Amino acid sequence: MAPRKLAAGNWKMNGNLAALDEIDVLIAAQPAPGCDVLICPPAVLLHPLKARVGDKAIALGGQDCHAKASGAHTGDISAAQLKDAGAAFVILGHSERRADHGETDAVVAAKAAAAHDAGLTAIICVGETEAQRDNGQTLALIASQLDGSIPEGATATNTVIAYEPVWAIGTGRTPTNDQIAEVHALLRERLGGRIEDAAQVRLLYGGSVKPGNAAEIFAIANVDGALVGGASLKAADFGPIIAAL
Ligand code: G2H
Repeated sequence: MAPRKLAAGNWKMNGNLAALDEIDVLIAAQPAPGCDVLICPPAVLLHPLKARVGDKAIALGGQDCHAKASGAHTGDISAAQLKDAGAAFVILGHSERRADHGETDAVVAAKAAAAHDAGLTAIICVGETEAQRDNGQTLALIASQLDGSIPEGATATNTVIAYEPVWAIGTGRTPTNDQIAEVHALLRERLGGRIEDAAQVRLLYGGSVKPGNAAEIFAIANVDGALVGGASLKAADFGPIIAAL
């Protein structure tokens, strides 16, 4: 059986309390059976968003967590704190965190282990830069990132992988269908060596997913959904993407 489809919205450092009105529209438009919807707002909005969503079928997630469970780490948030605020998922190793905060594969793996310990599902991001693609390094780079970023104990339940080419993020550019299929096939095959139920791991594509290209991307082999940035901020955009799952 194929994994359940997932449309995950990554609000990044956007949104405020007023933006939560968008959620009411999404709550009214329930996803199809077999499909899940996730919103990852800035951490300060998790708790009020949880109150807004209630027991409706929209999951919440954080955008990062610390590798430690607690302690003297000013400005950081633990996985358990995300869970306490209503999160079930956490995005880890997004290229913006790898670039802005120097996060290595080892750091991402440690954070993912902490997320698992707290009962969160880790969405682990991998992706090549444009220079790496131009130099023919994409598959080797993705394999290396995947190997280094997945902790021991990863399963199809506690781990989701998002392929996000850095050059496609927020640019309006996307890889060809064949390029996406090639990377997702690699991810599926490589996970087989690490995770017993690798066929059930959800593999998301991320990078300039819009209402106009979502259905085509979701039809690609081994694509089980999307991690959506800019187009997740407005229900008028995210709604059609959810409907395309
Ligand atoms: C990639 C994506 C969300 P966008 O970062 O993770 O952003 O859809 O805006 O390219």
